[in-house]
Amino acid sequence: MLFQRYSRSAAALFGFLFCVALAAQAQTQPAKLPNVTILATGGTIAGTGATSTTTVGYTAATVGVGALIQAVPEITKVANVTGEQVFQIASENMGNEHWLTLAKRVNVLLAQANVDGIVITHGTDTLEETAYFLNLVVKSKKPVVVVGSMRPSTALSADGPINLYNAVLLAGSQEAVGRGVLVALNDQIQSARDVTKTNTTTADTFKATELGMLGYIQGGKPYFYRSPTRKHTVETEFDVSSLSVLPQVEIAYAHANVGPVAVEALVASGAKGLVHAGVGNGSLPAKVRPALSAARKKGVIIVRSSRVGQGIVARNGEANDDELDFVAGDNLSPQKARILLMLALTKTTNTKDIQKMFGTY
Ligand code: DAS
Repeated sequence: MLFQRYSRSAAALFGFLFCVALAAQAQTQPAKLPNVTILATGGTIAGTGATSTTTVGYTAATVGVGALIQAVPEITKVANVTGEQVFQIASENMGNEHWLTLAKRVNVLLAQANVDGIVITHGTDTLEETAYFLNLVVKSKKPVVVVGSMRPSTALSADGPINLYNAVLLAGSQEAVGRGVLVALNDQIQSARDVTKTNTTTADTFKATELGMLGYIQGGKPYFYRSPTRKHTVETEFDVSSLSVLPQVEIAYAHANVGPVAVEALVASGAKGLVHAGVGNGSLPAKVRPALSAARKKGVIIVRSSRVGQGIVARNGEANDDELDFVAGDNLSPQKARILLMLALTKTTNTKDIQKMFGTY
């Protein structure tokens, strides 16, 4: 009897000491770092200039992903990082084929349990477009963060290294899960849908002027204050996994004294969809309307957008969309309306269904 009582006490003591040892070990072991893959595509963040004060007139897309990672050793303290050089281009040359390659690689990687998030280094000129395209076709809730810089890697106060460090810690964070594709420059977290480049050269160029950023990155931590309200990533109906081309969709820009020649030429080139970057609330100049209407009659899908940059292009506002069978582009910029229309055309040519998509994404 006495032996049983002692052996029960000894077992309890051993169990207690074992738990204490485990807790102590857990405290001493560093927290498990997230696995983040950096997909490099080029741009200024990979650019080099002749001198440390060369901030324009440099060469974009010259530094490889390995050198980008080596230049920021602090990254290894916030994530286990691997790098892939997907392309090495200035982003003014980004094309649909690049987007399809990138989207497929992102989806393959994010389907792997050993990948927690992805950073895409990218030129700033079309960064917002790549981000929005991925926002509509990535099939994972894991973070995808698109990052660039406004100064080349050789410049005084180059913004690339800190932008890359912030992008990696954001991509490895739990806070970023499920928020859609994000854009991170200048210590700010922007949504892929609403961000746009607002200045040709300054480091604070990326803004969502009226709708605002999602949050900040400060002291190595992301702080979110809002989330996107439109559907994205796993919520979308778009799947590019089996596509090798995307429908040709073009943009015609309106201005005073504009005639129909651009619309006619774009339609003649084989466009399946046309975004009209109208003046004001998507207004159709009298000389252009007949060309757009004729294009619609040939089966081209027309989206009325606006060159203004902010605000909603209202359906049946400046034009009778019901009568013309046009689509109103909501508040998407012409360049983002082109992306949504391109993906819409992989699913349907029904303008009512496409209009619903412009109210959903
Ligand atoms: N040409 C620009 C581009 O690649 C450089 C940059 O800003 O990244 O987008």
